[in-house]
Amino acid sequence: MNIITKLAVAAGLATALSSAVLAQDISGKVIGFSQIGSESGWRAAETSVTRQEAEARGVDLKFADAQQKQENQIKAIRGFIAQGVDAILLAPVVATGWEDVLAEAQEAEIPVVLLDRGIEAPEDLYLTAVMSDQVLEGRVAGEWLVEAVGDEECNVVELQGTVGSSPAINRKQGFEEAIAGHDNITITQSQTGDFTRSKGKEVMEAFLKSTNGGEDICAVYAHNDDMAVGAIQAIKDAGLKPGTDIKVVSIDAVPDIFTAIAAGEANATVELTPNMAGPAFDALAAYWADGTEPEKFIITESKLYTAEDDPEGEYERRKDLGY
Ligand code: GZL
Repeated sequence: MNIITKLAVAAGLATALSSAVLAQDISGKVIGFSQIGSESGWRAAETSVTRQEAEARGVDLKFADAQQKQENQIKAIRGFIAQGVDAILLAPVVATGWEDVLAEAQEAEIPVVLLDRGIEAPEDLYLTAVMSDQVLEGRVAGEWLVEAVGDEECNVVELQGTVGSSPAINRKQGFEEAIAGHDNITITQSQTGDFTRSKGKEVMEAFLKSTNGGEDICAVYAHNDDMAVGAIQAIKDAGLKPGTDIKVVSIDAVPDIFTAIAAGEANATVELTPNMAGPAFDALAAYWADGTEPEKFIITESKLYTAEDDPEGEYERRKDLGY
């Protein structure tokens, strides 16, 4: 191949590449984000990472905080539709009650992408859902406890997430699947702590009080680390040693749970990435570029961390991510 041809081929490749990159360019797009609120450290990190991902792509992000109320999310979505945004990101606080407003977005030909929670609605109402396998998260947490207690009798108290939310439903299911067949492990009390530290502490105090100071509680399973951190405080206030007298297992892998694990006050957490927006923006870019339909569910990893996994280092790696 002579030099002229080589240059022409190189130019062609470069053009193809740059047009591919340009085709993925979503700078200038206006995207509405209906966020649940800031109930947990993980949620705050998701918001912070979403803003960073938007800025990196030149996206004009319109942010709406719903203070954990579905009616505020529905109002925000209607506002985005009226504004004529190019796309909507929705972290749905609960799993039901979305059909009407998402049908309005569909009617307006505005693609919707779900972040970190699922909904019970026809799948054609959203382009894709970027989330973890929440049943697997519960199963991983349950399998850790099965391993940790062996044949020992173990009464577990459960701090559930927000009532009616997909993580609360799925993480409960997964944990129960893992302990099924291990008759020595029983969930003796289960109540929502709404994914917050304060409620997690309050409910754990009630669990301790109702069992004569926690004498027969072997473990607490919290659907997120923030409720676990609240529970740890309640266990200490009751004069018991969290992580030893009462095992602590939860989900999210926020910095503060690694501090607790390093101190021996918590035992295990299952990681949930706060970066759901990156894959969401990439799916929208491909969809806008050439109509590429993404997978309906883009599933993020769920990894178990315990004291054997350098908790101090994991804290350092996460502490500046906006939790
Ligand atoms: C799970 C996410 C949950 C987190 C909590 O995907 O929706 O909501 O586990 C947050 O910390 O409140």
